[in-house]
Amino acid sequence: MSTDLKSKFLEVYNTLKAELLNDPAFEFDDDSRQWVEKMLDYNVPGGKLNRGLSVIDSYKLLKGGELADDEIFLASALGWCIEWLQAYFLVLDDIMDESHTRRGQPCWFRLPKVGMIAANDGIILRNHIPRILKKHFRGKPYYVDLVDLFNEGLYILLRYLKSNLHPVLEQVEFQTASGQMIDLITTLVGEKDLSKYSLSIHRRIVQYKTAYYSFYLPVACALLMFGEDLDNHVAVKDVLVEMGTYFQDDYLDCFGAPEVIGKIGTDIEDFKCSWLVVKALELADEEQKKVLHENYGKKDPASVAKVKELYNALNLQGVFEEYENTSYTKLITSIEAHPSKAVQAVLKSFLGKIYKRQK
Ligand code: GPP
Ligand code: MG
Ligand code: MG
Ligand code: MG
Repeated sequence: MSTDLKSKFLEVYNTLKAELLNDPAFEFDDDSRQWVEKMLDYNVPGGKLNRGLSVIDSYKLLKGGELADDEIFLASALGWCIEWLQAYFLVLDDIMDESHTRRGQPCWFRLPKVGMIAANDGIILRNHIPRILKKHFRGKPYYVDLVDLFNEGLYILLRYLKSNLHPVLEQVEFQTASGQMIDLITTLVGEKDLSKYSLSIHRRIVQYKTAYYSFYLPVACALLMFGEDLDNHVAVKDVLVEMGTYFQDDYLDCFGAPEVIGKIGTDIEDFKCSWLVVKALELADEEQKKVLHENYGKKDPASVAKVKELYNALNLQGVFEEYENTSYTKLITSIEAHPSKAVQAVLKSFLGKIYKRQK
């Protein structure tokens, strides 16, 4: 990604923000305008921006040439919609996971002035998305599909009523919230039972809570903008969801450097069905299993340290590396089976961004 494209992408954020802060549907006063501006600046642009930038990147690869200014603007706006979606998810996820830090700063809800106002801020973030889409994409032939993809119920209903087609609805937000639900209910306090954890439960959680919106959504946006019908790209979706399932960030939650990943992991404390604990259960002997059962999901640092010690004794870092390599090879094989070279390039570019990532 050229620095020029990246700086253009960042400029679009300011444009979108300015529009939202002057949204005629609400009479902003100084306080409310300041609140929203601060909330957006704190939560939307501070991440890696991989998902957002991938829309421009993918669109460019599909097009196979330089982009005109209006194309850059539109691809960037779509990219920002994904970043907005991500901000909305993370603001709420951090409350639910009782996390402390995100992107190198305290989680939004941890700010003394914010607290549970963060729940409403999440809803505001979510509601900004259809407003951005409407402002910039109404009238485009793919507008209805975009709204579908970001899941605005009314439009989905309209589309059903208007056409006899049988649309494959993508409903990414629904899938993510459902993944979040299974992530949360598998960790219900009072029902903590490690023996119910397995690789297949882990996969199901990750597939729904992150793979759709983080991996499939950016490419789907680019495909729509390029004029493609998503119904013809089920194979692309399958590869991307698979990619998202292999390349979850559970490994980083425990072994990533907090200065680099910008957050302190809480998966062990939160009793999450993470890839690491599932692997550990698979590899542990009886004695080690006992240690896991006794210490996993406890808040006190000594228990967390015991779990990490066990992960090290089982060489989970090495096991993960091997798993990462095997997954990479498998994915390359599925990607190369795709008939279009341009689509192959999009998928490979995506894979390149996440393979052996440190954050
Ligand atoms: C993050 O998983 C989960 C999501 C982004 C989905 C949230 C969905 C909602 C409907 C709120 P995680 O907790 O493993 O991420 P992290 O490790 O970054 O906290
Ligand atoms: Mg979390
Ligand atoms: Mg979570
Ligand atoms: Mg995580």
